[in-house]
Amino acid sequence: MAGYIGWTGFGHFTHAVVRGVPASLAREALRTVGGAEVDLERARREHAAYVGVLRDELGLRVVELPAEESLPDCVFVEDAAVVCGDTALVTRPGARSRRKETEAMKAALQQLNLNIVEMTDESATLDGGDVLFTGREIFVGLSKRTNHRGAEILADAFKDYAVSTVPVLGGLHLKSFCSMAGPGIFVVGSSEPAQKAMKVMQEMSDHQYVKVTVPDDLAANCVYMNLPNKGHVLLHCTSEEFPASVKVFKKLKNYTLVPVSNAEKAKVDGALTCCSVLINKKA
Ligand code: M3B
Repeated sequence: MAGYIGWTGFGHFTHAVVRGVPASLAREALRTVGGAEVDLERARREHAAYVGVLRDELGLRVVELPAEESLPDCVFVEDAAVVCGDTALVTRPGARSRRKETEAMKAALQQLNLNIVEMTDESATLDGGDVLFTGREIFVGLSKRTNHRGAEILADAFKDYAVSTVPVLGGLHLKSFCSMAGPGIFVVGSSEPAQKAMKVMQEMSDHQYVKVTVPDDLAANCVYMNLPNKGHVLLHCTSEEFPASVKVFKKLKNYTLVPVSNAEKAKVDGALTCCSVLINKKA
């Protein structure tokens, strides 16, 4: 099957696209909960550390797009594109204020020679934060940001994989409470909406997944990679943020665990997967 990577290639990445943090993030980024103001300098330090991990610690080639002040949420690049194999779907983000984030993303993905598919249908919306690629299939969360038509267009773009939809009942995106922690391994938060969505996904699937539950929903948003010199790598939240969840990650055997702080971006619903688009380019 063309483009099919199976478990063995799951998590192999060579490149990452990231974007700078605009000053407008602090006051204008969309947020589902009010509360503490974002400390811009701290957000920028956290983001620089995240990019440093990808580039210096993990050796990925990082394409860094400049921050755009008119796009307060632009650091959350995951929502603007879904990349699987050599195909990149440029999305149509659910929030109007975020639509133009796709322009710079599209140009970057073209530069990387990916096959670009664009979501031009004006009735479709989709944020990459609602897309969970397991290595075997794709789950799309139907949320405030992603609709059925968006999921349909995604299914057309990635024909090698079965695509199933799952209602997102709590949180902003599907990946606000779950992600992959390895080949065939889900990591999911403890809240009822999180556990319910996970149950739906497991029931719909032909595959047997392992489920790792962590106490905190946001801690379930991790970045898994499988890299030539490092093996299984998991970027996850820090003990300062979610001590009980980190205890669960520490039990994973044969992993390079990389804690990354995300406290400031979390105030505006950003998590670790949100801040990069990961790509595997064969030499
Ligand atoms: C977050 C956008 C925040 C906008 C990412 C995935 C789950 C918790 N203010 N976007 N993709 N959400 O994170």
